[in-house]
Amino acid sequence: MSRIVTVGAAQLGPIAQTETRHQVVTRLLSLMQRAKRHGCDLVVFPELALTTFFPRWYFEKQEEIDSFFERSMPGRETQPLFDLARALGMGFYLGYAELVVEGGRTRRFNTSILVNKSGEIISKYRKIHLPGHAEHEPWRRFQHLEKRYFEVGNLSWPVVRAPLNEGSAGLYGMAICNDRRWPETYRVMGLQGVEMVLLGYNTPVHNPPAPEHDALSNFHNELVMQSGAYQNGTWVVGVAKAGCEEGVDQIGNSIIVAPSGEIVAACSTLGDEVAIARCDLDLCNSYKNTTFNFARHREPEHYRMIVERKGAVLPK
Ligand code: CDV
Repeated sequence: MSRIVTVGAAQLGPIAQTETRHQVVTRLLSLMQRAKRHGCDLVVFPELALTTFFPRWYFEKQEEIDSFFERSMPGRETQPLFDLARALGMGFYLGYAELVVEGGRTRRFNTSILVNKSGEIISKYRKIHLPGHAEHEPWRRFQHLEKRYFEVGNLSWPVVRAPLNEGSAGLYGMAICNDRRWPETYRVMGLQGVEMVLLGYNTPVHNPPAPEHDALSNFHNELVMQSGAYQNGTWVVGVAKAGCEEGVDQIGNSIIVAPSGEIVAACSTLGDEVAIARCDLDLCNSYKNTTFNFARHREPEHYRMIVERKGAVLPK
């Protein structure tokens, strides 16, 4: 038995600040068509895939900030994505900035959704590990104001059972960008049995607080996704918004990682490109049932003992 899902890592090149939603959606539609010609069941787009990466600027006017946000999904401009998904019989993962009125107040999240082959949203995730800073820091060459423009997500890391291929269902999880650097992200989904983690990112090559990391940005990108995949026996599909966007170089290096931790497909440019892999979800079992059989080999009591032991010196 095998459960094959053909996945396209639909990397985007830079999006200019002046690009309209219509222009961006047209690019996404063209990547969906391309992926379908290669037999994809599912395409994965990057984080904040509908606009330029706006947290790189300090904006004072709320209406300027809100122009980057979606008030409904699908909305008028994004509806064609859902229509094409239904017409092609292909699912998609999409990152976008979400503005919602919840609990009587306006809230803003860095969000992603998973849409099935019938064009229906079947899962939503709101980014939890928001990087960067909340105040304007003029010493930086560019800002990273996610902590100013977004709230921390309130949906944990959902894992949804969905039939995105022709055969039986798989277990799909979602994460966004900086989440991929944190082992907890994968483990929370691993504990729910996840078989494929979908994630998009915008990663500048230059890290202003730690420029000594710049030369390692692709290495770290691969390191975290490969280890997250292996340690949880899951596929990981990581997709970039790449290239020089409004003067800021962003890494590409979109990859599809097998539960073995091996990279099985990768983008080779910094532009709009689809990297494709036929992913057998049953490959996860080989890891989930042996080395990473959580029921047999995890020792949660011991992890707790170490943290709770009286007198233990814990880092602040
Ligand atoms: N958009 C991001 O979350 N970017 C972070 C950068 C700031 C380090 C990342 O982890 O790629």
